[in-house]
Amino acid sequence: MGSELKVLGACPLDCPDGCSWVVTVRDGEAVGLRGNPDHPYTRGALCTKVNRWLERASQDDRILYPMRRVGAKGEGRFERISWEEALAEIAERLDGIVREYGGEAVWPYWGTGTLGYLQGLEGFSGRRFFNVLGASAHGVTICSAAGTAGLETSLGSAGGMDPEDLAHAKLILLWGTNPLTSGHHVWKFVQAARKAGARIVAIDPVRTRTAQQADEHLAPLPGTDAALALGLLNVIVGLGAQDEAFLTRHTAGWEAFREEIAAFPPARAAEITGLDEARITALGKLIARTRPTAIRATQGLQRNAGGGSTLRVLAGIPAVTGDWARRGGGVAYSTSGHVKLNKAALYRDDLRPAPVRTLSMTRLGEGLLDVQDPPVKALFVMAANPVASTPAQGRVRRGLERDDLFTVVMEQFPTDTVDYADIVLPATMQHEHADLHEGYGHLYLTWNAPAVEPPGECLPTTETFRRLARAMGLDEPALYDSDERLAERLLASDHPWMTGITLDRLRKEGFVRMAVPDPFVPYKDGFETPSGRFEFAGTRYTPPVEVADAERAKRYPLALVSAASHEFLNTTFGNNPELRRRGGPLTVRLHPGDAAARGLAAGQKVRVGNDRGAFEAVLDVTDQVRPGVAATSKGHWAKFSGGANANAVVAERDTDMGGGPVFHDTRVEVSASPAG
Ligand SMILES: Nc1nc2c(c(=O)[nH]1)N[C@H]1C(S)=C(S)[C@@H](COP(=O)(O)OP(=O)(O)OC[C@H]3O[C@@H](n4cnc5c(=O)[nH]c(N)nc54)[C@H](O)[C@@H]3O)O[C@H]1N2
Ligand SMILES: Nc1nc2c(c(=O)[nH]1)N[C@H]1C(S)=C(S)[C@@H](COP(=O)(O)OP(=O)(O)OC[C@H]3O[C@@H](n4cnc5c(=O)[nH]c(N)nc54)[C@H](O)[C@@H]3O)O[C@H]1N2
Ligand SMILES: [Mo]
Repeated sequence: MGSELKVLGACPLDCPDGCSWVVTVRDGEAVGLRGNPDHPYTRGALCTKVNRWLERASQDDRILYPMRRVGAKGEGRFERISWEEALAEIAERLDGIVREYGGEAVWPYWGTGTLGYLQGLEGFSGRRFFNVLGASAHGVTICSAAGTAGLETSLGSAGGMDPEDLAHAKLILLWGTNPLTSGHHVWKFVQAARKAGARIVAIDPVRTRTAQQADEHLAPLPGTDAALALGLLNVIVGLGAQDEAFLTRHTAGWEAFREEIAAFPPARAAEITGLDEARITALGKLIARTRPTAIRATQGLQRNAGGGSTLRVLAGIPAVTGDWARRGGGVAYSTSGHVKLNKAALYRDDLRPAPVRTLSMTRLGEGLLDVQDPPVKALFVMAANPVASTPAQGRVRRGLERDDLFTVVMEQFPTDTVDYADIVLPATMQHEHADLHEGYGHLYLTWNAPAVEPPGECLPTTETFRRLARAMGLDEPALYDSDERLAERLLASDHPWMTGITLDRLRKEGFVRMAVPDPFVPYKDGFETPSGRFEFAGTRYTPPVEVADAERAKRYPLALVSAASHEFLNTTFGNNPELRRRGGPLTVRLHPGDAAARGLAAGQKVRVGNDRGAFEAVLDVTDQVRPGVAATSKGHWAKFSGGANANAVVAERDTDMGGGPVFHDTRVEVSASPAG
């Protein structure tokens, strides 16, 4: 028996729960990984997916060496090369492109595969490298941009109530969120509230795992939630249940918003949402008399044309009832706005030689096919699988097929996107590198210490960019900061909520709660807007574009939602044999009436399509889906699903605010598969 070591780390995946984990290392090998029992939010539990983390790390298909493409783009045929060759080739190509077309011809395309501040999202360390080159900026719009922009307009911050305080609510609306699949750690706090007598209401076009556990479920048409919220407010204000003192002291624009509310009697809200008027009235009355009411809304809700407005109207409910001032009241969307790290010191955008344009990650097809002056000539993809996960799949593929595009993909596995790379660089996994994390669903910062040596020739993002900077002969000292130095700069924040949080302490304790007041009722005494007030101005119902389009509905009668799958985390784990077996093939679910109207039967292969493209799926027939809606899930690799998934039919179109994607604002028709 060799020595055994416990190393504290953090789950890096794009999920609000940001778990703290413990790796057991024996003789230099990771032999166990579990949720940290001491972390107040993780409480010892991981999830169906991350329980297989170590199994994933040693899967046969792990990318272990740099590779150069030998087949056609999209074919996925490569030869092994050395790091020296890979870096020299990248340096030469980047150098030539920057010289001929300017730095903006380079697009650093960072995804959410890891949310780590050092290795991940926006490649915080790599960002400095691209800043020095003068590369285009990357607009991280794929996930929560619309809701974030909406809340920032109303509250001055996207930070909402502390999800742990859901335990203090007397009524919880689980609104466009499926936590039992997409972030289950919040459920303990929902259960605690319920034990203390709270009622739980789910609002989702689909009777999800979560909706099945609620006391009540309302199934509106996708994208119509703001109309529902205004209908509820109409009932609340009709009963005189608004908090006049809070409205006067802490809000601006109430009179105009009140008129908007008056325009939405429950009958109108019922017509738009497809819900029963009586149920809207009943829920409105319940909210009117229940203090505090908490709304748990996450990203599913804002993936339609009116996504930003939707979050604004929802945040308006506790502004009208005064629940923003009560512990256990408000909207819990994200806690990111409360994280006051010194991000500017990490990004170093001041290193840019001149201002640069921003390219939007949800419009990759447009960026590669249409953008000029300069055209994108080099694409660096890191911690992202856009071929499977970005709207307008057909256009994305056409863009990536361009002969004159130089594509580098930094990856752990041979994804749909890797198949288009000119050069593939092998990336470490979380237990093999250092990182610093927040959780966007709680208030703790976490340090992830490396537990084992990386396999093969895998390198962390930070080290890859230090080496690339050297290969390009760049002399900016900031490009050579060590991981620890980067973390220290990030932690050097003079915001009071960061008081006492040092790298030493994080290393020792693994995680630290931010120094927010206790209890944390962020908007008790005002908001973070310039006026210090909740801003109602412009808060209105903005309809979904496709779902509300009557003409389009004639050709494509079904509204498609493609939400989180239970077994995959986005496309991560989409290549895990056991999780693929459990999740089964790509399916689409229809209400029995909608299936019968098309002469379709459960288990049959169907084609889900519109004028943008189509994908093949197995049909499931269930009344868990409301009439008029087709439900599928994200995360399935295109190459394992006949070459396409839900994003073949999703439009490359922005939300009303923040430039987010419209995954759940899509119309399709479902028919028998020609393939049989
Ligand atoms: N139809 C539809 N599409 C969607 C959505 C939807 O609801 N419907 N949701 C969208 C949302 S919210 C998101 S966030 C996106 C995300 O979609 P994806 O881009 O598929 O994101 P992930 O699967 O999280 O991670 C992408 C890759 O990052 C790699 N990776 C992980 N850690 C590292 C690392 O340290 N270094 C490097 N180099 N690579 C790493 C993983 O191996 C993985 O292949 O999908 C979006 N796509
Ligand atoms: N198991 C698992 N967990 C995940 C992920 C995953 O892929 N798998 N992805 C992670 C990521 S990147 C993110 S961003 C989060 C996302 O997690 P969530 O915020 O939960 O987002 P979604 O799964 O897109 O949608 C949640 C629910 O909203 C419903 N919905 C869709 N459109 C509407 C609408 O217009 N109105 C209403 N009321 N409901 C609607 C869907 O039917 C779905 O049940 O989860 C994270 N956690
Ligand atoms: Mo996401």
